[in-house]
Amino acid sequence: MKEYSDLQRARNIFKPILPNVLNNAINNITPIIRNEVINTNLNIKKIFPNTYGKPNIHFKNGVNCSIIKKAIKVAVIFSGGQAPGGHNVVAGIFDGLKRANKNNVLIGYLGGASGILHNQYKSIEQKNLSNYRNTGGFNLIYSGRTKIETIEQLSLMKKNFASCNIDALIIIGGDDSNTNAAIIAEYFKKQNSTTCIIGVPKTIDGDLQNKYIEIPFGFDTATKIYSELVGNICIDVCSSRKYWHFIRLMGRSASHITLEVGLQTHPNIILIGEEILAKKMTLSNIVDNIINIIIKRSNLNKNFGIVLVPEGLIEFIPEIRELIANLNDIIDNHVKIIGQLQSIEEKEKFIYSKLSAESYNLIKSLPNNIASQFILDRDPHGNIQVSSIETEKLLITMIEQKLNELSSIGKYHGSFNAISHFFGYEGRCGMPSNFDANYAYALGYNASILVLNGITGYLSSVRHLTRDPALWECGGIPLTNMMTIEKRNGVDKPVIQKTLVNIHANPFLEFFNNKDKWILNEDYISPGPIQYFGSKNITNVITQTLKLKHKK
Ligand code: FBP
Repeated sequence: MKEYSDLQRARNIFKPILPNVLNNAINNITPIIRNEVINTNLNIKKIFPNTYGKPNIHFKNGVNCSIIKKAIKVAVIFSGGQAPGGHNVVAGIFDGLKRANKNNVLIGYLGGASGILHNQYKSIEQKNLSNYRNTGGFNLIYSGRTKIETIEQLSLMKKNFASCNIDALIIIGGDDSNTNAAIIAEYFKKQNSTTCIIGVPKTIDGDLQNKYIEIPFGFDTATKIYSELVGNICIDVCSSRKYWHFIRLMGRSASHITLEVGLQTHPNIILIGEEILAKKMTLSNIVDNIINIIIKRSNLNKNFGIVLVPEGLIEFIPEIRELIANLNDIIDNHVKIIGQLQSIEEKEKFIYSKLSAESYNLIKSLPNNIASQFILDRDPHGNIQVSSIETEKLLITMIEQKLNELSSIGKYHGSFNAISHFFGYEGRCGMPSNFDANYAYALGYNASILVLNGITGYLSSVRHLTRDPALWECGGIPLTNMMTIEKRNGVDKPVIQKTLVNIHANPFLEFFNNKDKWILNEDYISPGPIQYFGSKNITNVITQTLKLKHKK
């Protein structure tokens, strides 16, 4: 039999706080339709003729006439990277459905959308769900990155849904997965099917936020876990006073995680990709800036410090962005020839011979092991796997080289001992904080109400997150309301855009206004581990990002 820790057991029986509007008897929720400004992008209207132009929905207490009375069967999938709180979304859906009608059924397709195509699923029951309540991970039904986009996939999905009598699908995912939810919803509508499709906003990266989504679930817990680790290193460095720690933090593109962890811990240097892009900084500008700080601190007898590096940093450096685009083009256009070349050296030689002069000089200036990462690691679409490039090690190598040069001409007298870290997977499946446990549960419960009302093509929306959870507002936002057209691999595609760090908004400005102080001093904060039980002022702390976003 599987063993559980005492804390896991205590968390399993923790009851998330349900917003009042959802907590009232299920038949007393009325969808209030508010005609807020809808998306005026006519291309979106053209692509989504059946789901475009729908109003935003806000739930209010009242008498609900539209709720479906007959028993329904709902399916759920996890899509993309893990985020703490996923199991609570499922628990929220389950509890909402069962409270409306105990004969309602919930199933989970296994491994994301590919489970739908292969008709692999499991029935979700109170028994198999109870040990997963308030736990991290997506291990109840696993996740995957498959999208259902082609006509063949869509019609196979429809066939599989018909064979299982599925009335609704809830997709728990990030920007791409919710874009996919919009495409699927449009397809079912066009086919005159009554199957409802609802999205739930998830990602530790925090980049699925816009005027309707304050933050996706998972960001709160993941950043608290990384902050605990970074805070511990801050105290270690203060005690030993002999290392520079270069810490890369997850976040495929946007630097929200790095910014949040920086605001929670106050390290000496926080690199924010979006600032680097705005200032059009080159790789050597970044290295020089860090070296200046290392020398300044060394002159104060401080041969130690902490640098935070966002995972997506290199894509914000214009010359590297160009190198990546150049490499992707070459590899795309010569897949067959490259595939036939046996050794890495042959592949490199062939690819390098096709690079522009600037890109060639740049890749040749990189340490060999890092240069190879640009060529070898590809994602399932054949593009460079930017997230696996060890930027923190690249920076350390380049800094070491320059400091040696400076030292040889008597311009640097300190000692530079660097240690690299990558914190990513450590935070994605952590036990959800109270915020994420409550938020994810509310998102799931709310999704069940949308489905019970026969609503399709909407995102489950829970807002006013700085308030007490009981006062959170709930409803739905049409997915098409958040969409725009973006060029992806040269083709115009409808997408829900990722939101990058806004360098004019409060969270970034808070860092910017303090950064000089943090560079030279040890204003470090070690926030400690997430607190699940105890006084509210330590169990219900929200992220700086959310707090500062709401600050006028
Ligand atoms: P999502 O956008 O799917 O939520 O993924 C988040 C993330 O954790 C990124 O931060 C990271 O770059 C990526 O997933 C890693 O992906 P994988 O799990 O496939 O290694």
